[in-house]
Amino acid sequence: MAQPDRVSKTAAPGARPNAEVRPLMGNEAIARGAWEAGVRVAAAYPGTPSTEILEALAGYPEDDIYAQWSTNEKVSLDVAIGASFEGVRALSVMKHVGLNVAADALMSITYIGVNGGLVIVVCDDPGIHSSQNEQDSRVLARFAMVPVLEPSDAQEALSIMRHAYEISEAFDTPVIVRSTTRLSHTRSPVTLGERQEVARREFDDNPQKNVMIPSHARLRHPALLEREAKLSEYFETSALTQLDAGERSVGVITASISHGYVKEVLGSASVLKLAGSYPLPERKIREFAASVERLFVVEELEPVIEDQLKSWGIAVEGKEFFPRHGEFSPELVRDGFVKAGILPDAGIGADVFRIEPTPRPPVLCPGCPHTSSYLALRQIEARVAGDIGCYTLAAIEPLRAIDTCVAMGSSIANAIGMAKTGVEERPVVATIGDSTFLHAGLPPLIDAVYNDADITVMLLDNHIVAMTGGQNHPGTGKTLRGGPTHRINYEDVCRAVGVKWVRTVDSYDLAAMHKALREATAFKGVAVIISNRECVIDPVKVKGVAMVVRAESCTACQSCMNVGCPSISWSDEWFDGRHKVKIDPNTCIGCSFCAQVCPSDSIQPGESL
Ligand SMILES: Cc1ncc(C[n+]2csc(CCOP(=O)(O)OP(=O)(O)O)c2C)c(N)n1
Repeated sequence: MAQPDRVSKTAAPGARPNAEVRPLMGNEAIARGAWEAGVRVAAAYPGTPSTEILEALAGYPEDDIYAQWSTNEKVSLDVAIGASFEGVRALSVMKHVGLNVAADALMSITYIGVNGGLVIVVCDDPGIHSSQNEQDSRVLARFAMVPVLEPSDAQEALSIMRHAYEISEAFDTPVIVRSTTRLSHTRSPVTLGERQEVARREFDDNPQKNVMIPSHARLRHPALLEREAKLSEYFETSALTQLDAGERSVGVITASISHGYVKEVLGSASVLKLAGSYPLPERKIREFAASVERLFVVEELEPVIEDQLKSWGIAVEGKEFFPRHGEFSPELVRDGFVKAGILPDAGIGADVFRIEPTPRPPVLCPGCPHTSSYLALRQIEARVAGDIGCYTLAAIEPLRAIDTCVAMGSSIANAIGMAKTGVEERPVVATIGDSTFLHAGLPPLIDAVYNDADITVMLLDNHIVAMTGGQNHPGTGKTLRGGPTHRINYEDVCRAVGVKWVRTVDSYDLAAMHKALREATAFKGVAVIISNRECVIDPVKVKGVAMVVRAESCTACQSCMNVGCPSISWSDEWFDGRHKVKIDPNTCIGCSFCAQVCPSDSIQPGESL
């Protein structure tokens, strides 16, 4: 068994004597649950708030579990599906928007079912802490007719993984375990169990089930409907459906982390905690509804459970008091019950704890190599289709060089569309990070060459997936576990698909970047600039000699401020009615962007002064 790195000796309430208890984040508990459930193959594409699950799984012995970063979420799901075909338990992990990418495979595997248990962990982001939207994956899961389990805390996140594999194999279905940012990133004591060794099932040599051609798929759709009915029956009596009988006046149906909020603010109510939102145990819910005077559903985001109850004619209240957008909290749930007349309005008193964090605008890090691309783009006044990654921050002041950003990998195809209108007078440029390029940027690049689009692509290669905390990918030359592997050569890839103009530029060389951009945009057809410099934070923190401002020659022109570097700020000295500037030596990494744009040569490396 893998040894814990940080073991707490304090047992959680109700733990067996000497049971091992560890303070785990929800994501670590999910990983542990997968390992305990005997998972043999796991694959994921990183995405907040899901990333730590695979990182944690990589800490378990290789003999127990094979774990990999995939190039995108669909690939990750297809890898897990392949392992399931081979009869072992398999896992695919992604953030909510990743499920959109994987949806094509999902819609077929739900028809096929499983051989070895197959679980897809999807982490939603209510409140949009770090995403491009707030979609509720439960809607997509129901659309795919895949059962959804929604753990309410880290302990349950662990145990629900074991249930998920049992359900998957017993009902011949993939299972979605849905987490949210709050659960994924909250740490609490978790009692651990042993790993279960699960025997491999023989490959099921059954094309009628495994090969989705129309004549086979037609037979599988009714099987899905039958499965839905059986699952619904299972949840009627499953230990995952928990009735907490309290006062009759108020009944609450809930699941996931919302359950904790309900218990905190309305401890005396009757609560029916569901395993998840699909399929629902109708009889149990009807019984519960009949046993209480007023019935509420408390669920974050969409009224998935509430709408089903309403379609059955059950009188229920919910979204008129608990919003369809944003993240829930005990305070928000309390407010909802106040509005519903269930709780007295306590005002902002001693028992109501409200935290209003000070907003801090996001900026690129000091020395971020993406900076030069955007400084150059501003100069040529390009029309810029952006993409998703750290570099999306160039959309805001002072760089303000990105015009659009849609979804991962959209930039290049967006640029094709812009250029093909024939109405855009500016040079059309797509900017895309290395991981995003490998995720979904290659097909549109091929499209651009195929359709002879007149666009420039700036491939921002910082050698890592920086946005999600520094994960490896096929361009880093390292696997999830850090082992050596083939490293993609972007120039070769671009040339292989037919790009005729390709140049790699040192991201820290502003003049070279400007020159390359001018030439690339003058070229008729697809041109690719690879901006090449490692991230300053991951995998190691880069720290060179800090730059220093020679106050005596600084003319307070503010040119360096356009770099958008958080290490540069105004000093107390003035010139011609404007602030001079200073540089924080602790955060400056010495990239020299500011020195390169300083017209009076007042910024120099500290050691040269
Ligand atoms: C479909 C989807 N999957 C995952 C993510 C999470 N995510 C946002 S940006 C990004 C990749 C960023 O890496 P890269 O393109 O190399 O740019 P960097 O952040 O390193 O500058 C990821 C994985 C997402 N937003 N959407």
